[in-house]
Amino acid sequence: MKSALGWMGCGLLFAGVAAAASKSPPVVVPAPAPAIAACSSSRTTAPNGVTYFRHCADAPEMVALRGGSFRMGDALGNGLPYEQPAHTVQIAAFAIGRYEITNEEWLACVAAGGCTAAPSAGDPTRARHPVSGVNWRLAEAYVQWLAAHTGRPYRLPSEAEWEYAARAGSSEQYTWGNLEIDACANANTFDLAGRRANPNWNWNVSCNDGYAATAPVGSFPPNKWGLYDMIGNVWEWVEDCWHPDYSGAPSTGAAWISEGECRKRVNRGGGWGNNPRSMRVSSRDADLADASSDGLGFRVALSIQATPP
Ligand SMILES: [Ca+2]
Repeated sequence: MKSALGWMGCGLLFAGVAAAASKSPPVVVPAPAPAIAACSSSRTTAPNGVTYFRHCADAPEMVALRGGSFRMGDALGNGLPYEQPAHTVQIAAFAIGRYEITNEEWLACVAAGGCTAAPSAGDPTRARHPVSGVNWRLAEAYVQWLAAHTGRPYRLPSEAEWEYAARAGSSEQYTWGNLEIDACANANTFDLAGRRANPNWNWNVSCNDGYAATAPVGSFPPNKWGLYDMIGNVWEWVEDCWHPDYSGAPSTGAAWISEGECRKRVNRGGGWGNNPRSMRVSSRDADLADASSDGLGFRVALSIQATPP
């Protein structure tokens, strides 16, 4: 619709110039403005064999995932009631961000008028840290701006898509395996560095990942599908309303936005202030949609056809 209106406007402009040409000096008619921002897409293949793409220089890098089925929730039988019952979900192809949305990516939206200032985004030395302190409604504003900016259907991931992407084909406790003691080599969680900065926090920690608060995105190894920081750094908003367990959950990757407590929205993955034990890949949390935290950010998803764009 936007594109069609743009060309209709240009047609009227040219018609007006032609009508005036016989009694006015020739004028230079500017080229019609593109319907969307002039963005150049790029694609790179990393040494790990994963191909990342982006639709504009200031848009986030994405990974296209094939669809498939997986067991969502407490697949190991040792989780919490809100992770149960484990259930099979069929996911269609979609794309998801390589990283959490960064402060510099957020500022591109602010500069374009699509987003408001975020508490984390004022320090240029933290440009590549994840944006945080943005509530769910602001995260929605960002994806709406990104969709308009790129002309592509960007959105927040559903909770099922998020877990499918985080697991990357695994049914283990964490994205790196089953061992909590490996957390500091694989994720930015609450650790000895965090304990020094926050001595009154009582989480039990035994290793040092080097970051007392957020870390630059991509500071730790990716999961098997090339996605970074699915566990740790910041919690990530998803589209779904909060439901206290998975009874009646969709069997597709659609966001679950019926019936539940929709003033609260789900967030996943844990953050820099959490003990690794609470950051299992099936762990869930939710906050009021207008609540924010310095441990809470997001990454984006993109609807695609079965063939990656
Ligand atoms: Ca840490």
